[in-house]
Amino acid sequence: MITFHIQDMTCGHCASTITKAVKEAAPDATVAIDLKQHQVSIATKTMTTTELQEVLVEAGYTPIQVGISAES
Ligand SMILES: [Cu+2]
Repeated sequence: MITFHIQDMTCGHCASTITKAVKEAAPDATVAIDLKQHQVSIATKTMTTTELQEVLVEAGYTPIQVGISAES
């Protein structure tokens, strides 16, 4: 599981845009969003952290990786 802080994710629309972008790039992904904390946690076996970061940037956001945990 990889967690990103995305300060410019501010509403439900951002959350669904981000979820959709991640799932298009990695159909196996599980995406958990905490809007209040501006955090997105992603579990996927098919994409690296760097690739996920690129997907988020391409979706128009500014992700900062804040955590990674071995269990997915
Ligand atoms: Cu928004």
